[in-house]
Amino acid sequence: MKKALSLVVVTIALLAASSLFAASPDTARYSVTMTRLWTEKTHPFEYPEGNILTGPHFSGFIGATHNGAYEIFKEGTKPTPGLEKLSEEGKHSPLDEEIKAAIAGGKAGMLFETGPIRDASKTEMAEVTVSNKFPWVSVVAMIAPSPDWFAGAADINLIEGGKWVGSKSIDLFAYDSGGDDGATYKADDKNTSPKKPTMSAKTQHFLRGGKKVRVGTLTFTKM
Ligand SMILES: [Ca+2]
Ligand SMILES: [Ca+2]
Repeated sequence: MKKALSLVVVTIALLAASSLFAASPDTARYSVTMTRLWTEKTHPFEYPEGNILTGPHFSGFIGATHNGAYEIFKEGTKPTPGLEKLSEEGKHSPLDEEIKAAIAGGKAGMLFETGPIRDASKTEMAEVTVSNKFPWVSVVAMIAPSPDWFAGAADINLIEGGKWVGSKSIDLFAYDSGGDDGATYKADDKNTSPKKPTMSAKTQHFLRGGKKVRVGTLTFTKM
């Protein structure tokens, strides 16, 4: 009798576990579409001149899936050398090495990268796999030209109500990495030393009527 009861208990436990698993799988795969909404029309103040080949653009995006032990950037925190380089030159290295070190250290799940957006009517795309262990996504791209300004979003959460969301759109806003003191798009290099904390970009370039104007979007679609 006791044996039969424990068998029932075990069976119920297994069923409960499998239905939990079905309701919320460990991993989910998303396609991510990046758009650039930073143009002369949306951000007219001192918008930099140049044609589609040499002019204003977003560098390639670089991002990671991660947990609470890692961040690519955080407002109020000084930039890593990788974030500083990305924000000033659009280069993915050494930020990619920092993300790889976070992966090796069990703080990040994967690294993803895209090409630049030179033509604002075009989009870039990446595929990301999130997991219960690394549920968050952070991503950055340089706003170029600029002293140290980047488009970014941090700690995007794709779990809602205990489930992976089917789709989600996020606005990208401009940040100042704190690595250069230049105050205009085409300012000469003026290295900030010691570094300042990364902050939301609060210059005229990114405001309208005192409000931040988004510079792009990210759209996650579950595959
Ligand atoms: Ca700055
Ligand atoms: Ca610098």
